[in-house]
Amino acid sequence: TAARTPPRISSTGLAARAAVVLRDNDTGTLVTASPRLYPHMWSWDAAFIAVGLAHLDVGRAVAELDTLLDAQWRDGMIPHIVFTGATDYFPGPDRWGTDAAPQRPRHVRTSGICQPAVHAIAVHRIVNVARRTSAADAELARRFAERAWPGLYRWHRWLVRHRLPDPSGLVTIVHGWESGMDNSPRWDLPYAAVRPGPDLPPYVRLDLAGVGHPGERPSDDEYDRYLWLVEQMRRAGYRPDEVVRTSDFLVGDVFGTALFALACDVLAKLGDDLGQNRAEIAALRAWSARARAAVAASCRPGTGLARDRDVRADRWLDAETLAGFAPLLCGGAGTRVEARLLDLLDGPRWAGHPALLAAVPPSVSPHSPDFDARRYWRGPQWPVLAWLLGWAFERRGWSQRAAGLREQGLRLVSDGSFGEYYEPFTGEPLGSTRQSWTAAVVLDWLC
Ligand code: 9YW
Repeated sequence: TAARTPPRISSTGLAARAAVVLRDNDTGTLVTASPRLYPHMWSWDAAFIAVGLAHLDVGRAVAELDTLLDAQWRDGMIPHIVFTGATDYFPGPDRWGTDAAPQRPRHVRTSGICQPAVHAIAVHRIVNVARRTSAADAELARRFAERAWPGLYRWHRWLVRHRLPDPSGLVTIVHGWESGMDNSPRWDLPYAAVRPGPDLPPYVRLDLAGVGHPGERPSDDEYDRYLWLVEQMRRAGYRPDEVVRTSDFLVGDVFGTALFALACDVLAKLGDDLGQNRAEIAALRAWSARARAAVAASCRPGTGLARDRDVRADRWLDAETLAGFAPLLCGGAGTRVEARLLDLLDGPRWAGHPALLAAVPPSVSPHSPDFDARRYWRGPQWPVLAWLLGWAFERRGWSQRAAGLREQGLRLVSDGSFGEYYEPFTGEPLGSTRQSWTAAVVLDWLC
């Protein structure tokens, strides 16, 4: 495919199209992650989608997060999928089998795992957007933040109670899906140790019909492992500590840990502003400090890139992925390490690679042997990650860097198809088009 020559659509045109994508994917109570491939609500997608919705209608943004929080499990977990009635996604609620878990929500069906804790970040952003739109919107957002706060606190507490089993202090995941970066090379080694049993119930993949070519999605081998882990959790009855004890896959997720640190800070600050319980606010600050220290301690000598930790095999994982820049999001690694990471990020192994169409860091370095320009989390650029990096950099006071990511992110999506991810050298949209979170971050960049 020949490289395209962006930009093709005006900013106003692009924002209008993004609004249409969110409207078209809206079922009334939730915006599905994409029209065909993902006809349900995903936890971290919902957070970004709500940020985009805030630019169109603060009430609708708040309703989106209300829908998600309404599906919170009684022990505090926010599930990674809230199912609509759609039947064309696999694994659906029957395969997850969470109906047997006593702590599940009663009125809605969900998956039995979680995703990165970015929700407080979304609430914070919505509150700020609403302050700019009108006094009534500001009040609406404030009241929402007040009622959402205890649930978000319980969600963070769930992670601390059940997902810090490793001395590294990294927030631990029991499935690659929990990282949001399903088939990233980050998880290759831990997945290699997952051996699906002969009693893995048969299944038919439905995801391949939703994309142009199977090479844009995980492989069948990977899917067998994904489903085997679901089987293990189902058999553990989704009891959180039993899942951690029995899962073949148990990994400290350094990127998720950095996001958790940020989200705890943001939630603590919101708690101060809203006059929430002081002991709980103090707990959030302590969790944040601990998570930040864990991210810093994972940094590899030399490059400074942060590392995930395979808890089962008791070893650090060295894949060269965007997650390595986690310390730049949450801070705490010290100025020397940060300077090294920033140089690396700007340089030819990453955003400064001369052949990139837009200077947005790809999910995996093009110089890494694991790089695959078209396959999902193994190389393509993800607009939502550019937004997340930009948001974190702005917060750290690096406004110019944030502006650069916004400009290059917009260049990436300038064809107006709202791809799920993009081929870094040609700018071809891959995976789903009309992907909600892509439209949402475009709205936030433009409004
Ligand atoms: C799947 C919805 C989700 C994202 C994940 C992404 C993908 C679902 O889509 O997972 O079936 O592959 O990896 O981060 O939340 O957009």
